[in-house]
Amino acid sequence: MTFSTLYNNAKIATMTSDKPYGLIENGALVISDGWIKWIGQKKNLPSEFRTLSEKNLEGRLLTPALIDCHTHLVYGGSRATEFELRLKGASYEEISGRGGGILSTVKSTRNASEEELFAESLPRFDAIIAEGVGTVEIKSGYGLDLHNEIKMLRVARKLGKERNVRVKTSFLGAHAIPPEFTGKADAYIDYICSEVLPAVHEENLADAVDGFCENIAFSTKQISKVFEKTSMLGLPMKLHAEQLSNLGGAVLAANYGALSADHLEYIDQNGVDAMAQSGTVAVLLPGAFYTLCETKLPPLKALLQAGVPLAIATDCNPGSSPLTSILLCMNMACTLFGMTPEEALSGVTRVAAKALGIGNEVGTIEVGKKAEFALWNVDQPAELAYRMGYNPLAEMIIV
Ligand code: DI6
Ligand code: FE
Repeated sequence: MTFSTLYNNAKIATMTSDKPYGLIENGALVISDGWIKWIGQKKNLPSEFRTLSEKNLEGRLLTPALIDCHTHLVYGGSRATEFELRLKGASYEEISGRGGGILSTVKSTRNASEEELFAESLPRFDAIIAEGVGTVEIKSGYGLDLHNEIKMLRVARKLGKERNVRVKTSFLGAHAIPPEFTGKADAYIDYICSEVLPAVHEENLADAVDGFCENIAFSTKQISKVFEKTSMLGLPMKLHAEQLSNLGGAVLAANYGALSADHLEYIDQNGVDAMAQSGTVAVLLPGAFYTLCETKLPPLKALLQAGVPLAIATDCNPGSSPLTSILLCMNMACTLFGMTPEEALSGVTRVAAKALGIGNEVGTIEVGKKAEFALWNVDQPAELAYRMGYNPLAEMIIV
């Protein structure tokens, strides 16, 4: 027997049509067994649905449940001291070169038990989902060995189960060179390709594979090795590219048909064109831009002109973006990068879903998609990106 409900009297930001936000005034929705069966204006409701049990949304704004498509929220410890150092003039690269940065988080993450790591990460996860987020991507990359990468990814899966929120995991073994491989980056890449990634895959712990292509991390050649292994295993790819310099990571990601290339402050026209051609999503991360006091803006106009789909995400991590607010991220995307509030909202819904390869299930409100919504106490959708530090969520509706 199917179980159907009529959700009535909402302003629905479907994020589908050409209309701004795909907005439907006086909208209604029929949900059947967790899937959207009908959507439109209440006055057009087919008679067969008129007797369904009804939930009145009282004129509120309904959006797709938001999606944070790039986080590193599972980690041990804190990097507040590094924040103080940066305020005194040290750069992110300098701190990383001195063995601080990512490697200091690797140390605290390795020292934490699975239970401790879960307990430390849960409040960050809760902060993110409290703002209407129904899907969170979580990367590994602070374990950097078999045991600790698996530990991180198990914690990520467990967070999703604990809160009944979708978690998509990405294996980020190629994030930094761990101390036991200092000066042996190629040997480390061989190790993750031959031992860690296959074991992670065997346990079904990675929904995608990511890498950090950067002067302070891995070259395009090293990332290619990881991607070769990834395609053999049939997993999708993502890449941190052109965050601090341009190594050609975006072109590499596009050539492998990656789901997304992320950061992109230093991307050039070649990279933009390659991404447009492959349909690779650009995930912009204003929290990292802000935290590192970056001055080079991602080339928004060039990306839009080429038709590259644009997502945004918190990049929640202890070093370059200690941000657990997707709404503030939307605000920053507008104020710092010049995105419109509508582009910001599609960047955390429709396009974020595409960046995770789940665009056929979630990210818009249309027939055939899952019933996962956020209901807001706001009058117009632009308010979601407009405020800072205020959470107008009325209710998550995940059927
Ligand atoms: N780019 C980032 O912004 C994060 N990782 C990456 O590859 C930073 C991670 C950290 O500093 O801990
Ligand atoms: Fe990141």
